[in-house]
Amino acid sequence: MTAQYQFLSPDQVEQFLTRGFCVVRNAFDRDKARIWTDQVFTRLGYEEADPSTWEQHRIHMPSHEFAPVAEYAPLAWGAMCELMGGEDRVRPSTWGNGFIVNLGKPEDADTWQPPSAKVGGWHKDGDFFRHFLDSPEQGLLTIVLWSDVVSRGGATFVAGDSVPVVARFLADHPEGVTPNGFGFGNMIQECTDFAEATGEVGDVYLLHPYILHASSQNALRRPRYITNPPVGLKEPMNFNRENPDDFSLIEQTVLRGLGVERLDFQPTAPRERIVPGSHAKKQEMLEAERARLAAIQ
Ligand SMILES: O=C(O)CCC(=O)C(=O)O
Ligand SMILES: [Fe+2]
Repeated sequence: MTAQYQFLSPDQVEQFLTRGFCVVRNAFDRDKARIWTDQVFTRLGYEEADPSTWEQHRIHMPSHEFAPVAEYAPLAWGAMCELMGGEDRVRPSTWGNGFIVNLGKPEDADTWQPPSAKVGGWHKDGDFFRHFLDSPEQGLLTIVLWSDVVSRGGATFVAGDSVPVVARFLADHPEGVTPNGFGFGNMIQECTDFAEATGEVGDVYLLHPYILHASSQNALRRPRYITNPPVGLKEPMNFNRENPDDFSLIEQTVLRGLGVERLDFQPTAPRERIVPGSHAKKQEMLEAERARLAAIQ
């Protein structure tokens, strides 16, 4: 029996189950986005019109401001909750203006590679916890587009058939896996369904937390802004619910990937939070950006 959803269309549900992601288009307004994105170059201390000042080609900015997703982008929030089994299973979540900026390098125009197992950088997100098959720390990966993103323009690359690969690995490792312990370079060799996460300002990609993805070259050097906030679950995923109708879509995607109807998964080691290496650097960047914003007041 197919459950009825208020926010997700049957096509979005089908795509999530088979390819591990779906897209909510136009989830927030371009003018609202501009309030945050207009500040990017001031914060970076680069001249937007002069690429020779773009010291780094890819920057993970810190957040200065936050907004509850449920208020900022209610259609995206509704779809997110439906994927995770209903709002009562989901931790309240915020989005911030800590953009991941892809400015590209001069040589990207001549060397741009389409998404494939041959490009580097494939990974699963979650540098802040020890990973188990049922980990609650990340219920979804969200890719929020804050600029228009076209093909060859620095779009995140996504491997639509990576969920089963990661699911099998995590099922085989009930003791958990550290963020660096996956061997993503081997995993991506098993994948063949590659996509570029293109779209317009306000489009939101909702991806299974296991999805392998990678940053890309930006051949156009049109500044690309995304954020990739995780959203957490209140409880670990449960692959052994009494009533199969109660499995969330993220749980169903894992069960399909493993080719089983249910699974009694039990972690054999404690869950563990990890402080990412990037934490101190983000604090430093935050201070520098605040000073640049203050200087133009
Ligand atoms: O910049 C991108 O397109 C992807 C970034 C990403 O995957 C990450 O920071 O974890
Ligand atoms: Fe990522």
